Amino acid sequence: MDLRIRLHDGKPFLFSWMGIPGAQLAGQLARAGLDGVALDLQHGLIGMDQANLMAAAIIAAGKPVITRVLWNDPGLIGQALDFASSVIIAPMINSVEHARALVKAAKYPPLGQRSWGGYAMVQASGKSAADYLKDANRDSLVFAMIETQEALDKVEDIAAVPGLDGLFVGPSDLSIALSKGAELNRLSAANLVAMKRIAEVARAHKLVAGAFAGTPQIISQYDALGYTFLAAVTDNDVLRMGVAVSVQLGI
Ligand code: 3PY
Ligand code: MG
Repeated sequence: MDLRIRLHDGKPFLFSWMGIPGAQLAGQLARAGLDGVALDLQHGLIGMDQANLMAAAIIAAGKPVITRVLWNDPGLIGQALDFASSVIIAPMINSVEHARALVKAAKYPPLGQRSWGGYAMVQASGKSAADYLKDANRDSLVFAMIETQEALDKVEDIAAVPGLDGLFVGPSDLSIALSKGAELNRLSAANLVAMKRIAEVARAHKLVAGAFAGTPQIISQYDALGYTFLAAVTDNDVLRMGVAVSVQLGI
C-alpha cells in the first residue's frame, strides 16, 4: 500500500491507539482489521525499548506504524522513524517555529535535517538504503498536533510550513484549552467549531486532517467535519469493553 496516496484518497483511515506495552498485543491489534496502529509514547506507558518490538510486530502484520512521540524533540522523532514508523504525530505544535523544528527533525535534506542511521526502517521498507533515502521524505508522514488556543490562533501559518503532511487535533486538550480548564469534552460546541475550521485549513493546504476520536459516535461527527485520519479505539477501551460485553453475555 502506498500510504501517502491512501491518506489523500479522501476515505476514512481508522487506526487503533496503544498505550499498553507489549508486542503480542500490538500484533493482535494490527490483525484486528483497522488500517494501522498508533503507539502513544506521550501518554501511554510504552518506552523506546518496547516501542521498537511493537513496531516490528505491527509491520509483520502488514500494517503501518503511527507514533505519537513524547515531545517535539529531534532525538525522539529520529528514533521513532528509525524503528520504522510511517507516521509521526508530534504533540503541542503551537507555533510556526515548532512546526519547522518538527519537519527539520523528520525529513532529510532539502526539506529538513533528519540524521541518517539505524537500519530497521530500511529493512522494513524492503528497499536498498539508497532507495529508502530517495523515498523517505515522501513515505514518512508528519502530523502537527493542534490542541491549544495558541495553535488555533496560528493554524493557517502552521499549515503553510513546507514539509508538513497533516494536522492532527488533540480534542481533549483542545476542549480543556477552549473552556479555560472547565471542561473535558471531545464533542464540546467550541471544539466542533474550531475543528471545522482546522479541517478547512488543512484542506486548503492539501494536508490530511486527523484527530483522536475514540468512539463510533465521535468518529462519525469528526468524519462529517472532514477528518479522515482518525484514532478509532484505544487498547484500554478494547479490554474494558471486551470484559463488559463478556460479563453481560455470561461468558
Ligand atoms: C488529546 O486529545 O489532547 C490528545 O492528545 C489525544 O489523545
Ligand atoms: Mg493532547
